[in-house]
Amino acid sequence: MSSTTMKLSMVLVVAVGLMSNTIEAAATFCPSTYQPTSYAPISVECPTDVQWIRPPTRLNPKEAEWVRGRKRVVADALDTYLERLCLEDFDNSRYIRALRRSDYAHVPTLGLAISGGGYRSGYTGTGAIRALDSRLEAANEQRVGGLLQSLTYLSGLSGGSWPVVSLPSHNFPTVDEIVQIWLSQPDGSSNSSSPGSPESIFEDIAAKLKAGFNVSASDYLGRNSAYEFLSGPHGGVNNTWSGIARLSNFVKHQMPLPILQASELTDDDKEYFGLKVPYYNATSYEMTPFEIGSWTKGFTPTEWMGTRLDDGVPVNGSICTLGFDSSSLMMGTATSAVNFWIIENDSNGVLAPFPKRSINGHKRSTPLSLRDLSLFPNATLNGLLEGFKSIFGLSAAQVDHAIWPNPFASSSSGIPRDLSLVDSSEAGQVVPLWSQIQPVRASSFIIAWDDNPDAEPYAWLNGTSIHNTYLAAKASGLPFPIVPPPRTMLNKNFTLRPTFFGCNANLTTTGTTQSPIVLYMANAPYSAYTNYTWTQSIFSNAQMYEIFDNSFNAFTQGNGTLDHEWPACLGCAVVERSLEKLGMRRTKQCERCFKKHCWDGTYDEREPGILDPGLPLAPGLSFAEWNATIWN
Ligand SMILES: *[C@@H]1O[C@H](CO)[C@@H](O)[C@H](O)[C@H]1NC(C)=O
Ligand SMILES: *[C@@H]1O[C@H](CO)[C@@H](O)[C@H](O)[C@H]1NC(C)=O
Ligand SMILES: *[C@@H]1O[C@H](CO)[C@@H](O)[C@H](O)[C@H]1NC(C)=O
Ligand SMILES: *[C@@H]1O[C@H](CO)[C@@H](O)[C@H](O)[C@H]1NC(C)=O
Ligand SMILES: *[C@@H]1O[C@H](CO)[C@@H](O)[C@H](O)[C@H]1NC(C)=O
Ligand SMILES: *[C@@H]1O[C@H](CO)[C@@H](O)[C@H](O)[C@H]1NC(C)=O
Ligand SMILES: *[C@@H]1O[C@H](CO)[C@@H](O)[C@H](O)[C@H]1NC(C)=O
Ligand SMILES: *[C@@H]1O[C@H](CO)[C@@H](O)[C@H](O)[C@H]1NC(C)=O
Ligand SMILES: *[C@@H]1O[C@H](CO)[C@@H](O)[C@H](O)[C@H]1NC(C)=O
Ligand SMILES: *[C@@H]1O[C@H](CO)[C@@H](O)[C@H](O)[C@H]1NC(C)=O
Ligand SMILES: *[C@@H]1O[C@H](CO)[C@@H](O)[C@H](O)[C@H]1NC(C)=O
Ligand SMILES: CC(=O)N[C@H]1CO[C@H](CO)[C@@H](O)[C@@H]1O
Repeated sequence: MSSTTMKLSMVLVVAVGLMSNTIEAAATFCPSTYQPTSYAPISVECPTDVQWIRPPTRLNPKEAEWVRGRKRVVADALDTYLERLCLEDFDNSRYIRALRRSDYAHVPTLGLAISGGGYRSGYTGTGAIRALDSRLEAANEQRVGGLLQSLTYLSGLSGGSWPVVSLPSHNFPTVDEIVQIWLSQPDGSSNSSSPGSPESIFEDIAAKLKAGFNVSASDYLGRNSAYEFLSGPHGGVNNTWSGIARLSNFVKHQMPLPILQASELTDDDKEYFGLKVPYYNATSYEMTPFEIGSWTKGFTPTEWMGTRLDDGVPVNGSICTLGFDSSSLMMGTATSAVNFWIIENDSNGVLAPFPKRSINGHKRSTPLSLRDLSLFPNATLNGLLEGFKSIFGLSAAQVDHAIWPNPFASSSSGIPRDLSLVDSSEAGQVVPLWSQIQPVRASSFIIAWDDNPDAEPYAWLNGTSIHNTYLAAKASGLPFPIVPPPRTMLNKNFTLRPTFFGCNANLTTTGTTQSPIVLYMANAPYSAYTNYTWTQSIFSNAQMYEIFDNSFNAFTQGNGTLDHEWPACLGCAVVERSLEKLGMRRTKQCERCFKKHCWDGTYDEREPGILDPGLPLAPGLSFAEWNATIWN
């Protein structure tokens, strides 16, 4: 018996003791301040003033009101940002006055979307956030600082969900501050009886099961991430996703609205090794602190997520759920690719019809902790599945996806009572743009940070994901820029340099300026070879620093050394969609910028060579030489 199995059977004893089927007496609560002390959701008397299901027609009224408040803050942030930029022939004060005169309606809606790609995208994406923050003096010096303060939306999925959950949950500190928090978390991996150990996480899951909820490996992934990315007693169980809306910087509109995405599995899905895999057209769910749902089915309030509804009303007026929307579970759901990991393992990497990379060669030791400590390598995929089997009697097929009570359940029309969700990167779109391109959100400009390695063999980017988003947007009639296929992306170096799509309205799915302009930023080497394998979770301080510096160099184009006009060009794209609404004209400088940095609609579909770039900021420094310098 391995030590892991032995520990799991100890948990088994604990867990079985917990698993009697009583429902706790309704607790007294105040929904507007409820903070869980356990991972298990609680049941309370149902409120009478809640709209359980909202049709997917308009923007959620609370979000709309919050965005109005955010726009006032953004107008000030843009003012400072644009002042620093000194755009040629651009009358900044006239622009800002016009924004205010529009009652802030024409303040551009800006967003950043951080892709999946494991710790790698989590960290390079965190580096992107850092580079745009006006609280970083170097960012202001390089005239990109303040863009973060001008964003309305920040979306994430998979590894990209970690900064998107962690920063708002901590009331939006700077990246340099959050990294210190991440590093100082009670270390779940070094000490098996400390919080965050597999035993303790399985106990949390058992408590949730006992409270009457389905549990899965997503709960495990989420609780595990929580020890690293959330704060508060017992791995941050007091953090709920709806609770973000009560944090002071959210209330004061001093952070962007965080959105997570996940994809739905259905009975019609294809199966491999008995496990479901979503189609590319799978329903995309989004989670904001206000509500959870999809733009085809509708929405339910995040705070009450987990309540059993039938045809849109609680099945029992005495049993409504609080605390299901644990921020742990939000991360666990957004990163729930367990089905893929198993399939790719079991097929020896042969079955990988996905943009998600194979984890071959890493399956025995996927470490889940920030630092190199001894226990977590034992919590492998197999160990995890073994745990669910031996403790709860649940098979891989039962736990390889997140299971939530389905708010759209309908016994009369046969809509199932449970909702199954997985990591959205399985559905082909690894950059979480879908939420931001919904027409009701009226996005003007979105930065798509793509770091889900897809260009083989050196694990750089080839544009597959954003091209897929274009295809999906076109199929659904959503306004989005036309994005050419990977061959053109590679041949034109669009995955090595920042590129705008949709500057010319003709080059969008609708042929109108309703489409946002999208800045495609792929993780590419500037000062560092940031093509770590996506399963690497342990980074030396030197590596972390290099990742952040590389993202900084990407957003500043090496502090202007690669293109001195780049920061201004970025500013041009930021204001572009709003100019038209204000009756202002694009400046000559911006024309020049767009000519240089916007895709012009031409294709180059020749077979591209292998993408094997060097460091433009350290010409001649090979990967091997560089790699030798960063492991201490
Ligand atoms: C493990 O954690 C427990 C509880 O936090 C603590 O009492 C114990 O001293 C730790 N043991 C080691 C070896 O660090
Ligand atoms: C949820 O749990 C119930 C009770 O064990 C089970 O019948 C149901 O199939 C589970 N749902 C899913 C999606 O696994
Ligand atoms: C969780 O609890 C800790 C410690 O009491 C507190 O500092 C933190 O603000 C709480 N988190 C949230 C999101 O309320
Ligand atoms: C998605 O595509 C599959 C296969 O083409 C099709 O069977 C299914 O109905 C589609 N689902 C949706 C939600 O459009
Ligand atoms: C509703 O739930 C309460 C509390 O668990 C229970 O006492 C009651 O019997 C339930 N009502 C129905 C109709 O099931
Ligand atoms: C781009 O990446 C995808 C996913 O890895 C791969 O299937 C495809 O062949 C690549 N395309 C090109 C042109 O490199
Ligand atoms: C792409 O970059 C490579 C390497 O820097 C360069 O040789 C090539 O000319 C570039 N291609 C285009 C279309 O800019
Ligand atoms: C867009 O297309 C129309 C019709 O083909 C053309 O007249 C117009 O000049 C194009 N606009 C731009 C900016 O290319
Ligand atoms: C750009 O500035 C940052 C911050 O001062 C620095 O860390 C980075 O090395 C600089 N990049 C280059 C290419 O000089
Ligand atoms: C990273 O990229 C460089 C340049 O393409 C390549 O030489 C190196 O082998 C890559 N490293 C990994 C781990 O793929
Ligand atoms: C980078 O260097 C480390 C430490 O020397 C080594 O273990 C690793 O294999 C190297 N990586 C690659 C991709 O060569
Ligand atoms: C802490 C712990 O249990 N570590 C074990 C992880 O697995 C390796 C290999 O099976 C053991 O050598 C460690 O003791």
